[in-house]
Amino acid sequence: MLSSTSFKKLALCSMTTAILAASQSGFAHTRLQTSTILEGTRVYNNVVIGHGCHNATTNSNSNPVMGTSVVFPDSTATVTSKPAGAAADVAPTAAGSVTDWLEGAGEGYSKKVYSKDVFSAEAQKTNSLGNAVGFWTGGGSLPGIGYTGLFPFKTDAVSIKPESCAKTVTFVVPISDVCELTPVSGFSDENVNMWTPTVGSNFDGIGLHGENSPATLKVVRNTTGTPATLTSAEVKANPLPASCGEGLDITITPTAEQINRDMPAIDNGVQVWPVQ
Ligand SMILES: [Cu+2]
Repeated sequence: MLSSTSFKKLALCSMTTAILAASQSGFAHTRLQTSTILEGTRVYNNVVIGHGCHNATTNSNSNPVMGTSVVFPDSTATVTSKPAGAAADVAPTAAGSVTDWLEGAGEGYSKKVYSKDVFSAEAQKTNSLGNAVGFWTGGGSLPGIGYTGLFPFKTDAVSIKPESCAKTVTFVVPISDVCELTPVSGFSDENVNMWTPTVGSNFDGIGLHGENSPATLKVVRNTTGTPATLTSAEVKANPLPASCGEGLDITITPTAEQINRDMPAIDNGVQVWPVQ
C-alpha cells in the first residue's frame, strides 16, 4: 500500500518544449526507448524518464520522480490521417475508427513487464473489456538529474489491415511523471511533467513542461516481407494496395474521456494520484 509519505518529488527541463521537440532524441524528454516498430512483431521496450521536475530553488530539474503513469489508446481513440510523409504543417483529416486500420480489437497490445527495479509498486490498467490500456508504477525516488529511469513493457504484434492504405500507424502515448502527490488543481512544473496531447482532458497540463508533447509509438507497415534483421521465421509481406498510391500516415490519439479514466494511479481500489 502506498502512502503520501512514501513518495518524494520530481523537476523540469530548463529548455523549452519547442526546442526539445525539434530534436527530441538527443534530449531528455520522457519517451519510449524504441519509438518505431515493425508491424507483426512483438517488441520489448521501456518508458524512458530523462529528468525530474523543476526545482525553483536550484532552477534545475532536480525534483525526484516518485511515480509515472502511462496510457495506451484504446479502440475509442480519435483517428486522423495525412498523406504518407506529409509535412508537419499539413492538417490531418478525420479517419474513422481504430479498427478501420488495425486487425483485431485495436487495443490491449501493451503489457507491463513486471519490475520493481526503480519503484516499489505497480499496476496494469484495464478497460471494461479487460484489455490493457496502460500502467502506473510508483513508490520511491528516481533522482531528477544524473540518472535515466527505465520502465519495461512489451507490445504484442500489431497488424495493419491489408486492404487499408495505412503505411504507418502512430499511437500517441500520454505519460505523466509525478514528483509530488497533488490534486489536478495543484498541478505545476514543480510536481509533475505532463507528456500528454492537448485533447481537453484533466491532464492536458497547459503551460507545463511536456504540454502537447506526448510520447509516440509508430508501427510501420511491412511492405516487403521478412526484414534482414529477422531470419528465424518468414514474415509475410503486407504491400500497399496499388490504389493507395504512397499511402497514409495514421495517428491514433486517446480521447479526453479515456485519459481522464486511465491516467489516475489507482492502488488496490484507492486513487493515489491525482489526490482527490
Ligand atoms: Cu525535458
